[in-house]
Amino acid sequence: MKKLLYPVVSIVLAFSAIAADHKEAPLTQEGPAADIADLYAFASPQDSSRLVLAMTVNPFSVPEEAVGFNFSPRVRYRFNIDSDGDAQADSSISFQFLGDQSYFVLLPGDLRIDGVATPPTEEPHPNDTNVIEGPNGIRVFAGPRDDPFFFDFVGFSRTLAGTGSFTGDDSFAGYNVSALVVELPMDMITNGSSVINVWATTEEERPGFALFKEGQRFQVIDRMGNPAVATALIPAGLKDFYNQSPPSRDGELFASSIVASLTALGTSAENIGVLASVAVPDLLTLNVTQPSGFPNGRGLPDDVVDVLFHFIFNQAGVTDGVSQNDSAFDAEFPYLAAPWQP
Ligand SMILES: [Ca+2]
Ligand SMILES: [Ca+2]
Ligand SMILES: [Ca+2]
Ligand SMILES: [Ca+2]
Repeated sequence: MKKLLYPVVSIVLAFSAIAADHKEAPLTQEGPAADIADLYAFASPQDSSRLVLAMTVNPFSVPEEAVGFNFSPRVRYRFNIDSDGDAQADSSISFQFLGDQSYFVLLPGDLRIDGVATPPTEEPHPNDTNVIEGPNGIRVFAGPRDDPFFFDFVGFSRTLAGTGSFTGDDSFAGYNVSALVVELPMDMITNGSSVINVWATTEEERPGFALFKEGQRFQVIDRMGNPAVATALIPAGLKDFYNQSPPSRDGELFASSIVASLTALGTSAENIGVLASVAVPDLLTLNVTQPSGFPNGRGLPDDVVDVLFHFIFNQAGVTDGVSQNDSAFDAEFPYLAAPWQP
């Protein structure tokens, strides 16, 4: 590993909670079921004319407590898709759950698909996956899976604090998440465009919430486009505000904070330019005519931490030493690996 050469204190502050988007803000820490851990968008490994969207919540689900990690019936889980480049959603796919973990998915074209989540279990073997099939070959899944994110967070923190170095151990190994996965024909959401921009939001129903505008039933709790933007580059005091702001206002509201965070990390102007082009606005962009792989969308096996390190640390070859997930991804939908069991 190359030695990290930059001022340490400011970096520790900026990166005190780095993960993809796990537990990054006060509101998301109050309710793990609304805390988006990661967002993925990639061409189906089984059919490149089909798109897979995946969102994970309930970060750091402990297998021993599996049955305690479910989706919230108070939360609306939404994939937002911009197909004309203005950072405003032109279509969306949303999941809503009932108390018994049955759910419905609303898709473009007034399409509704009803399903039942795969329940978590503490048995030696996980439950079979409930894959729900809709028209046009649409498939949806909701339930526990292995967390596909991998990163030596402990090593990173110790490196920055000067008390250790990367060990190559995946700090997310052995933990589960709750995953929402949908596969659908790309032309259902591209509106003829070759480039789409995707972000995920969770919104919680809080009818009596004092800060609500009249008639507004849902409050955005979390949003995510690219990995590590909110966790690493948005100052602590702005994280809830960032999550609740629309990506279309990212340039106006957050570009200066992101540039300041990167400058404090020692990132050069040239590399700040590259990262800002990806992170402002914070949308996961996928050109569907090109192979998927971060930063062109994001696939499950992508080593997003090393891609970000490449630019943050001025292309100096810095790596955390973790290059793959701790569990092999599934060749079949929903593609994320089966959940860890006690
Ligand atoms: Ca989050
Ligand atoms: Ca749009
Ligand atoms: Ca994992
Ligand atoms: Ca890595």
